[in-house]
Amino acid sequence: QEYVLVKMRVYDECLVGELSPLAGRDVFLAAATLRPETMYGQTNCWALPDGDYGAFEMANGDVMVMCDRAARNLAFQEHTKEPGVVNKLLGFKGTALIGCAVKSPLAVLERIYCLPMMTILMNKGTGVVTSVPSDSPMDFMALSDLKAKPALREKFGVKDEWVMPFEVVPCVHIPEFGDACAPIVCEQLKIKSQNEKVKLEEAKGKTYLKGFTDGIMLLGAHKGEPVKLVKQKIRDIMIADGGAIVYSEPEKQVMSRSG
Ligand code: ZZB
Repeated sequence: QEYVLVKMRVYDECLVGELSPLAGRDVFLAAATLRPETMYGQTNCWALPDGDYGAFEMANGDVMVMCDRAARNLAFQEHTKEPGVVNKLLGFKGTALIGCAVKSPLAVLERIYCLPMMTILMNKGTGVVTSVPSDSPMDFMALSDLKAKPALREKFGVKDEWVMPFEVVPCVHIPEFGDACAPIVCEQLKIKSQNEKVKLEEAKGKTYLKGFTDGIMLLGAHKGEPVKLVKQKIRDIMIADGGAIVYSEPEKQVMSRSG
């Protein structure tokens, strides 16, 4: 499986507390995505509060935050000083990332926050996930839950200002669903929360394929053009600007439960 790793730059003032050993470094949360064309619509990113994460030094001196397994994979993909050797600067739980403000490539919003998501799989991607509630039903429901449930925000120490101001940013038009497919499909399927796994899988199925086959860009350098023709070009723009790298994952690892 080949992902695009989006480098979300952590604002300096967030390198405090548990993250203070990283102060002064160029630190990025690394999110694995299959939908680079939706990056305009990012409203936040996600970490698993109980998940194990680390900060890893890359060949160019950048520090990237992800799970150990992803860092090990990257070390074999020419991103570390020595092939196969991981340089872990710091380890911490996902809770340390909650409330981190980041500047993410292509995102219309200048400053978005890392929030808790319970359904993140640590055996897939990096364990850091970017959130596009306009086009991802899971992201839409997880953000809606945080907005609707003060107790949930309180449980994870999430401040209102990290969540409440953020509305869906439409970035891909799909004739069947309009300018933001995820809220529409969640409504159609009467999905009430992020815990409705079965319905959310159905919603994902409905939106994933249509986004590619029928989607038209609403924002960015390729506004007005079909997703299927420009997806790769948008990926390449991010990579050329240093905002993303390619990350491959062996198929077997994705299947294993061990992480
Ligand atoms: C932005 C985005 C926009 C995504 C969208 C999806 C959608 P797949 O096909 O199951 O491999 N993701 C990445 N890593 C994880 C993880 N460890 N745990 C949970 N979710 C993860 O799914 C890949 C997608 O799942 C990635 O692409 C990422 O979210 C998320 F509009 O990034 B995506 C209908 C989906 N739309």
